Amino acid sequence: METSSITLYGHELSGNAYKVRLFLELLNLDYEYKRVDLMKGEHKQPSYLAINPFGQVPALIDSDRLLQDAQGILTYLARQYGGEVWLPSDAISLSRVVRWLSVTAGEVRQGPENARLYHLFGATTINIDRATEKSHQILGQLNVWLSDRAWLAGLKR
Ligand SMILES: N[C@@H](CCC(=O)N[C@@H](CS)C(=O)NCC(=O)O)C(=O)O
Repeated sequence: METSSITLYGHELSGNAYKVRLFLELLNLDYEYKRVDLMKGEHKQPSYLAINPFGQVPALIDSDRLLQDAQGILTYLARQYGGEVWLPSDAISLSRVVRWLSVTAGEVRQGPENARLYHLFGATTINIDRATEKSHQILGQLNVWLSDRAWLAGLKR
């Protein structure tokens, strides 16, 4: 394995940062965790916007490489440190992994993630009826999909 110097920027209440943290742990990689205080607006300060101009966590620095977006970071880590077992390169297997990364940023965000923001953080601009309906749809689909497999895609272990 290549030597690395990884820094993850996140916050403990961020599901998107959690995804990256979990994967760093699964890959058994050493990393430094830097808490970005979302409640104090640290993510909108120039020093953090230089790391992620979108003003969001997570972001990750690996040596001289700067990465943003949970799905982008997961893809990078899988290819860089996890190899074929986490991110296969054959067309159909890769497509299946990307499909589920896309579902997290689409259906899961519109459903459970928005419902969480509404209920836990009082994000009242969210249409909670729609988020609840979307949650039931995607969680129902996930239950069916995972009823006879351990992983959404790829691994059979
Ligand atoms: N597409 C991004 C979304 C990241 C995101 O929405 N992060 C939230 C925390 S979970 C955030 O930083 N929100 C603050 C803001 O957008 O101002 C990803 O998947 O990483």
